[in-house]
Amino acid sequence: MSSETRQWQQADSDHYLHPFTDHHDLGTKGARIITRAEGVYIFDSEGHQILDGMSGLWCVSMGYGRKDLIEAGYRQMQELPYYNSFFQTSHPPAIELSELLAEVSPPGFELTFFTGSGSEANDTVIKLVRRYWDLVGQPQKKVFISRKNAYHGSTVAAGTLGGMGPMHEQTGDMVNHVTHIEQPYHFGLGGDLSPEAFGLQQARLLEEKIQELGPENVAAFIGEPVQGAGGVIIPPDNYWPEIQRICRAYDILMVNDEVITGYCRLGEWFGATRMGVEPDLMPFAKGVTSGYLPLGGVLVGSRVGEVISSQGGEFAHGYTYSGHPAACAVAIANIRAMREENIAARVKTDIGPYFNERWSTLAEHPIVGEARSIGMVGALEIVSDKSSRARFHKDLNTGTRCRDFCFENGLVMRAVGDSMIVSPPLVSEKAHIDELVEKAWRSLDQTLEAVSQG
Ligand code: PXG
Repeated sequence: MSSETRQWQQADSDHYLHPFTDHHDLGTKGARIITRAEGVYIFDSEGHQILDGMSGLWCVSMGYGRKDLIEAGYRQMQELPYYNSFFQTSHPPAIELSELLAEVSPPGFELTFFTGSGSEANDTVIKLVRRYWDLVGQPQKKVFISRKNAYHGSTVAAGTLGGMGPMHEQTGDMVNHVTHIEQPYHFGLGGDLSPEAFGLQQARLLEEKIQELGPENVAAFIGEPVQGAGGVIIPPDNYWPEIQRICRAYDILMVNDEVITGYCRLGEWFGATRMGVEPDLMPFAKGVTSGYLPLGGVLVGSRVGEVISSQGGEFAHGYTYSGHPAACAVAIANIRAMREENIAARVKTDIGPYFNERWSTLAEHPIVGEARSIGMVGALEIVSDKSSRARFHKDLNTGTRCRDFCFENGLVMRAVGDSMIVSPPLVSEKAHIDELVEKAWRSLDQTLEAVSQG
C-alpha cells in the first residue's frame, strides 16, 4: 500500500466521522480511498479499476465523467452560483427545471418543491400532507402508514418514516403518528404462497391497519415502488394496484418514494408508472442529477397541488438550498441527456432485459436461492440450502465476505445481510453486464469456499 494511501486513511480516521459507519471498526481497517471515476468504473488510490455495480449510491445513472453535466454546473456557477427563491424571488435554472420535470412526470404533476436530498424530500412530504389535510378541514388525519424495512432517509422524521430497526432504536421515538406494516418480501416472508396470493395478502395489511386506526385518522401511505436499501424487494405485480385501491377506498393519500426508482431506473421515468399506479406525491433525489450535485424534491400531484397553491396562505417550509441554481442546471442537463439518449426505452427494451437475463443465470450458483431483478436493479439471496431457503449462520457474515471478495475482484456489489444487491449505471453496455455477472459468480465461488471453512 502506498504511503499516500496510508496518510489518507490516517487523516480520515482522525477527522472524518462517516455516515452509517462504526468509526472504531473503520479506524482499524482503514477506508478504501476512491480518487477518480470514468464511465462505469471507479478507481482507488492504489490504482485498482472497479466496476461500479451500485452507480455510486444508486445515483450515478448516466455514468461518470459526463462533460455535458459538468459544463452545465460550471457555466451556471459563473453566471449565478447561488440565489434563493424565498421572498418572492426566483431564477432561471429552478424555473426551467420545474417545467422540465412536469414534462417528464405522469399527468397531473405540475408542481415541484426542491430540497437538497431525499431525506429532506420526505420531511417535506410529511409537512405537505399535514398541510393538505389541515386545509381541507380534516386536521385529525395525521397518521402515516409506512412499511418495515423501508428506507426513506436519515433525518429524524424521514428516519422514523422508514422501517429500519437499527435507526428506530436510535431515534424512532422522536416523531409521532407513524406506524408500519409488513413488507411485500416474497422470498423472505412468502413461504409457499404464490407471488399473487402473497401480493394481495401484504397489500391487505394496509386495509387492516387503516381499519384498526380508523380511516378518519390516517393521512397517507408511503412506500418505495421497489425497496432499495432494504434489499431490492420487488413486490408482486398485483401489490401496488391493490394498495392504490385501498388508499382510494379510504380516502388516504398515496406517496411513492421515487428517490431510487425515479428517472428511468425501472425503465419508465418513474417507478409508479412501472407499477401501474398514480400516486399523489413523489419525493425524488439521486438520479435527477446523476449524483453530480446534491438535489432532491417532491413532485406534487394535482389533488394536493391545487389545494396548497390556491388556498390558505404560506406553506411554512424551505431550505437555503431549495432550488440551488448549479444543482438545477446539472439536473436540466441530466434530464435532457436522458431524454435525448432514450434512457427509459433503453432500460425497458435493451440493456434492462439483457441485465435481467444475465442476472437470472446467477440463480444456478449453489449458494444462490433467488436472483431477482427489475429494470436496472437486482438482488441475490445467499442461502446454505436452496430448497428450504435456510441462511448460513449469522456469525459467518456471508454477505459482507461476498462483498469484500467482489471488491477484490474489481466489482462494487452491496450486501444487505445475506442479500447481495446491484444497481448498475443505466448507460452500462452489454460487456459491462457480462463483466458484472462473471465477477459476481467468481465472488460467490470464493464466498462458498470461505464459509465452508468456517
Ligand atoms: N428515500 C429512498 C427510497 C432512498 O433510497 C432516501 C430516501 C434518502 O435520500 P438522501 O439523499 O437523504 O440520502 C434514500 C437514500 C443504502 C443507502 O445503503 C441508500 C440510501 C442512502 C444511503 C444508503 O442502500 N438511499
